Amino acid sequence: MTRPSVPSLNTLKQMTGGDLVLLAEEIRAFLIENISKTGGHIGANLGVTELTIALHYVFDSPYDRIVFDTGHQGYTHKILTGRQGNFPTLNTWGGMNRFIAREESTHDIIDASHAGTSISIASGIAWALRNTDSQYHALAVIGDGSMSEGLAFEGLNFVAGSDLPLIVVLNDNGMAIAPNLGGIHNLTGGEDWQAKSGLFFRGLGYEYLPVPDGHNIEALINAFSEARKLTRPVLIHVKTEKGRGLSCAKDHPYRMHFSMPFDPETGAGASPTVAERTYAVVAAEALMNILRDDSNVFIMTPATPYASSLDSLFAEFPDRVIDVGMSEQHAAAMACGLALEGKKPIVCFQTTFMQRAFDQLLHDACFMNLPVTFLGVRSGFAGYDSPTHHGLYDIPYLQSFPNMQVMYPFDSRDLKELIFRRMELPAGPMVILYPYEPIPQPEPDVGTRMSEGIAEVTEGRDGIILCIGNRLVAAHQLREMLSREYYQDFGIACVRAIKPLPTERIVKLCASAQRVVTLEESTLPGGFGSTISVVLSDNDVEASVLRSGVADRFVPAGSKDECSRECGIATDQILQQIRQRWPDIANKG
Ligand SMILES: Cc1ncc(C[n+]2csc(CCOP(=O)(O)OP(=O)(O)O)c2C)c(N)n1
Repeated sequence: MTRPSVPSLNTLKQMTGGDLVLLAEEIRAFLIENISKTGGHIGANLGVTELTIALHYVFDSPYDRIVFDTGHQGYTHKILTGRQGNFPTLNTWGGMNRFIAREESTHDIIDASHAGTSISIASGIAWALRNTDSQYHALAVIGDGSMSEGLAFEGLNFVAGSDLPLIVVLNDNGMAIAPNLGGIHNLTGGEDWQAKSGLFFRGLGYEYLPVPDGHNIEALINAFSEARKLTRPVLIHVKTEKGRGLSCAKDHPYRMHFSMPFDPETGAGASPTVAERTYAVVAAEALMNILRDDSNVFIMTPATPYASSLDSLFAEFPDRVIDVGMSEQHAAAMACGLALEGKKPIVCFQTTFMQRAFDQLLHDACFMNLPVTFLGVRSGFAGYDSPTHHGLYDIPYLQSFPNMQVMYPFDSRDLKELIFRRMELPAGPMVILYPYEPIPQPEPDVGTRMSEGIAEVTEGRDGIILCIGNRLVAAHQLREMLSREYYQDFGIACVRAIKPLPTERIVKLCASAQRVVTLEESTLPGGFGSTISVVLSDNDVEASVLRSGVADRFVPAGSKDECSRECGIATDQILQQIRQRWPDIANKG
């Protein structure tokens, strides 16, 4: 295995230019060898190898606070700060975080996985440092994609006005995950990028230092050393190449930003997401049909076309499938504008990033009661990204919004039908949530008794399991275990309409059941189970309710099974909770 002999940060500062170049080459080889085995943000990290070495050469981390935006590009930083040995554990339970993580190192100044936070957080740090007359600097290292987040603009604006000695390092590789677009892309692209960007950033109030070759360590060191002397805001504009040094990344549409394990020679296996058929693929197939049938339909995504499987839609409908760049708030608000003009917009979000648009969902879509459809993929556990990637917190906030309809399809066929029906005549805002994992084969039985909001999958004498679509497999398992081990006959009902809830039907089912188990892969406070409990209480139903879901906490990255066990929602764990709650059941075993 390639193991670069990584110097301590102090030794690094004594190294010569030639040694630093060699170190960059060794680190690059190490990254390719390791990440091709484990999967990870390979393309993004290969672009910042020299940049990161130069940062650590010039600045004194952690006293100088290097804040990496999004945190996905920190692999060289992790190597230089003593974590080289942890790379084989990437994408394993309890292994090294894919992102910058404070629990791993004092050199990791923030926890992040959502883009655009670095400048604002670094400005707070810079303010505090100035306040204590510290000689150390705060730095924000941010990509050109993340720079288009509204929050990044807010930070840029404030810092310029407050004259803070903040160093913004703009890592410009022309890419978000997909090729970057919009005004920032215009500003930083083309032959005259230095002139345009210099005018812009200087105009805002920044000292502007361009580094045309971001793989030239000497040039980087010179620029960082100059910035270090300044006592006012400075922006260092570094041109880098995403996927640098990995031949198969050259022609890859995303320069292999992230990939599951792949063959480093041929690129075989390179995939930004799970290879099996997913709900996102099913939804995209429905969207393709709808685009063909209805010229009023517009599809939007804030820079995550891969996660929503939209690539072929862009190719066929370039005017009606819109990537708005990394700007979730804008995506939601622009969709409202389309709806105001009688169009039928659909915004494809990953639910974890939809949070950014909280107020546009509430203040714009819901208050104006506009027929905007939001598709939220990765609801529930989100696999091996970061604890902040899980889609666990949507249901409580979404169901608190007046006018919002919240749907969770029973299965993939239902997802398709739901989208078709919704788009015939959309009324008011609606969010349709669906999971990240591959569609289970075979899909769980939904039964034949379905109404608008609920599928009464199977009846039961002793109790009822009420679940959401992504827990239907678990509901079947639990019913089976209850029957096999304790001769208990529990029915199953799967709720599609989380809001408006089919209250009458639920009240009726639970009143005759007496014992109710709710299953959700979502946070418990304010969630599906809470809502069911409230409905039963409000309607004087005296059923005993056991709520299974994620307690009030954050959950590490991991597979669905690993996260379920960690949260106590694996079916054998639920069975144990049932035994504790209703001990008489155990006596029947
Ligand atoms: C708020 C938010 N939206 C979307 C994403 C998904 N995402 C992760 S990295 C990335 C691209 C980042 O591009 P850039 O900042 O230019 O960094 P690069 O990877 O090109 O170095 C995107 C879209 C995210 N992490 N956070």
